[in-house]
Amino acid sequence: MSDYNFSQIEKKWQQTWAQQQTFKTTTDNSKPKYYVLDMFPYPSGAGLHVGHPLGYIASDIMARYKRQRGFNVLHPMGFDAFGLPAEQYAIQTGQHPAITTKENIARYKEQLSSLGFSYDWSREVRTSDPDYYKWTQWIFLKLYDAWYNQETDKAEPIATLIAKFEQNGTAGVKAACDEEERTLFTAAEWQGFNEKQQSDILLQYRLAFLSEATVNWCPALGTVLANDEVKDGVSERGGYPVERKKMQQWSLRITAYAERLLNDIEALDWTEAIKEMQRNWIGKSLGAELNFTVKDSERQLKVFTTRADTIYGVTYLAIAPEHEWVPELTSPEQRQAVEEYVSTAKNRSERDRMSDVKTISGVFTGSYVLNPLNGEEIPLWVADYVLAGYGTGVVMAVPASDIRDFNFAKHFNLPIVPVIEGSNTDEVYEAKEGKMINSDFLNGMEVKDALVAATAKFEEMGIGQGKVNYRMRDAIFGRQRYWGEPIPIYYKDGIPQPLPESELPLVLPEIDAYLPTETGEPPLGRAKDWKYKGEYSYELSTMPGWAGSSWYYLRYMSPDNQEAFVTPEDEQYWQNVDLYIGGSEHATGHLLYSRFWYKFLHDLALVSQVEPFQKLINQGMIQGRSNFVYRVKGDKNVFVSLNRLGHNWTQEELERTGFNETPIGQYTPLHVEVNLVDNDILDIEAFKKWRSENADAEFILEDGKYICGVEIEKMSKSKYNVVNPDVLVERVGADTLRMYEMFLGPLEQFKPWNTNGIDGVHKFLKRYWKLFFDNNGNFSVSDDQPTPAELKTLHKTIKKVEEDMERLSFNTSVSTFMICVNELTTLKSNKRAILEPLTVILAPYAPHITEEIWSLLGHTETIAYEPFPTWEEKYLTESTFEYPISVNGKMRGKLAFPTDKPKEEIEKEVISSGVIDKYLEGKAPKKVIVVPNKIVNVVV
Ligand code: ANZ
Repeated sequence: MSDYNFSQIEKKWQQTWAQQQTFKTTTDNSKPKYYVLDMFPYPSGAGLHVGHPLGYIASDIMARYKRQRGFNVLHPMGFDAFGLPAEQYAIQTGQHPAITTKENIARYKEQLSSLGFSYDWSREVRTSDPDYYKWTQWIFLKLYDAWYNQETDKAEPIATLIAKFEQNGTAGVKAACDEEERTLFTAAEWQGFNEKQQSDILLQYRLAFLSEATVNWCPALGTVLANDEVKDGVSERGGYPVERKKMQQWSLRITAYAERLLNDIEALDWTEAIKEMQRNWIGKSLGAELNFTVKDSERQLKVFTTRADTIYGVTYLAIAPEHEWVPELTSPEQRQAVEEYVSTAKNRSERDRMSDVKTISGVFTGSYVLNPLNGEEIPLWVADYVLAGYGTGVVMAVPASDIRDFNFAKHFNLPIVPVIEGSNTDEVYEAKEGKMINSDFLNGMEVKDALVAATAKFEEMGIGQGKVNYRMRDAIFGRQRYWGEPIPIYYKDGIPQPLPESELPLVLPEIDAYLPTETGEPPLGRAKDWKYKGEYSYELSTMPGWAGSSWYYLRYMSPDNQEAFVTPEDEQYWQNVDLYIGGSEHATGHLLYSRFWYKFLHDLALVSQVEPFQKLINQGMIQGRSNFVYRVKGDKNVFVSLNRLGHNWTQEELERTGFNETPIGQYTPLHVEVNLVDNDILDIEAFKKWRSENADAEFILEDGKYICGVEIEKMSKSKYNVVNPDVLVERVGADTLRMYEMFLGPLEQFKPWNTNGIDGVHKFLKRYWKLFFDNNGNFSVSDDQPTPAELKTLHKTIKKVEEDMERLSFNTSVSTFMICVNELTTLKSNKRAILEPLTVILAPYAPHITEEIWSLLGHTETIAYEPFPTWEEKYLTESTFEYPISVNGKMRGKLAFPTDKPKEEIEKEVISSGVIDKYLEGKAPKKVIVVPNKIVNVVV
């Protein structure tokens, strides 16, 4: 029993916890709650690699710590189970994505369980489960049935808007809506509209709405993609080309919540970096909209500007290629050039258009507009640096103070008129302060004042008004894919109708192939006899991946309830997530959508808090540590060890490999499977077997070994640097892996995986284990009183670990445990009074070994709910000092005395101790010098 048999111990306790439902949680009003949540994973086919559990380990340690602190801890896990990879696999193999998903989940659960996580699995959710997505659809119906009242600043049922229309038409209605489309009408007109007209108008106000939207269309994937799924003009997954296309689309009116999403960021305990990313994404911008009349026309072009004060410097107007007025504003002479330009510009993604300063492009439309202040004629250009979806899609260009306008003007030889003192027409001068010039009524004013004065003047003249813009767009919600939640809408005479709640869930129908139909309808178009009441067609697009993940944290509170997505009782108890841990790649997408849904549910009084995730931590990524072998170029199969690359070979080596001279510099580095490498030394035999072409390989070694090169890269299969947790759990155990991952460095840091140090952590756990066993291997713990030194070690450890837990500094706790066990080993401590509390504080990090020790110590209950010990100041200060005793300058022994013991007493005790008798030879010492807390010198 004396060996640390981690494998047996870990399996035993994982089974026991599962059988006894040790981590099952209930709503328990007698205890304070603590909700610690991981961002739930998408179960990919590849399983978990060592990078994935990093955040899960941290949250599990926290969950276990909080239980010891007396909290009722909600620590659930589930799966974000709808998504593209399973569907792509289905397209390739014909296997139903539900089967793939189920298999992948089973593997994930097995891997997660082997790491000893204390999840309450009875609360597991899967977004693809009809019992779950019934509620996702239910929330969608609520969004469909709501509008945003800007007067009350919250969402309300659409019925209150209809009542307003019936009474006063649009008069006095302040609502978030599609302003471009918005029409004004009286109550009488409203009554006169037919059903279709009324439905179309209401869609302009609903929070879930159907509209014509410009989308990222990926023909190869047959679907619309979100902006964050498109990188450099191609799909993030698969790298297929993406075009911009106008389509009828379901969207969610997240922009209605822009201001609240922005303001409420302040009170969150998130890193400043993530907060800033959200602020930028929302992109609030204060400015003005100004009207420019088109020459010889009734049309007015509206521009959005943040610099109304620069109006006298406007030398051209630029309009987005997609702007619907482009054709009619184009003169016959310019038509061909404009049409050609528009068709190429359209397909460049926004990101390209904004960032690419090198390719300045644009075409003159042949039309002019008039400066509203002085009537000057200004040419109108089409330019793709103007985005159709931002502001009004038209820019008043001021080359003297805007860099993009400047570059454009230089390129096309357009005039540059300075409006701020000191500006320069050769080099752009992005003036944000200075005195105004060339500006009639603004002359001499500071920019700040001029901005206010200009906007006021425009409002007074009726040519413009102050305007707040947000960069954020409404979120496109429909996907032309199979593996997602069906949108619970059917169509009657072309008018969308919500499915009655009693009909939910609207279950995903079976289809014969996971592809669009011949006529280009989404895959759901293939479903046979899939009609509401056998008659009305359902909406054929499905929800995006982020639908199910926007509210899953609420479902964990009432996972099985059939009456509500979360019950008021559970919601009031669990409130919101106290600690949320996940990757920073979700900084804007998931975290904004979830905040939006939460605020919406809050408006309906279905949830009680203002924000869903109070504290957020982004764990850093674990990068791969790739190993390389160096193959000599050419057809000979010779590999050279790292430190021999620049050196000549021996005669023997040349002969063995058949070379006449050393091929210095002619090597190709090749990734080698990291599992064939230990401490950068290649297992040559395993390498030969790895691939048939290596079987006859020759090696140029150093000290008889082949040393591999190293590089830090993303962990990925193609780089052969994936380290699988299962292999490590088998080799050193889950407790070692947990502690090692924490030991790698601060949680938030990006850090390379390096298996080389894992043995050190494993040895530490063995040493901890040994503290409980005597030399004969018997479990042996003494009930003696601990010494001050032992108490000091214990109490400083408790103190440090507690402080670390409060600031989520897990790596420093691991070092503290190591120091503690080293000290106790030196002190040969086996006192229960020391080792029991140590075991309790170590339990969150290494739950299996500590549970085993706990039961060996005679406890019959789990250690999981054992109170975290308190440290005491009085033990922390070193109260004794171990004096070296030297005789005539030579160290002859050691004696410990309290640090405040008077010199005379120490002198007496040293003489009577017997330590120096041998050297006194019966005589009295000539002199005893006591240097307090340093040394005792005896002169004989
Ligand atoms: C004149 C001007 C002069 C501008 C100046 C800036 C500096 P933010 O802060 O991002 O809101 N703009 C407006 N709509 C645009 C669109 N659809 N595509 C590209 N650019 C657009 O930026 C607002 C400024 O960006 C606006 O103010 C406008 O240029 C430009 F010295 O107007 B400005």
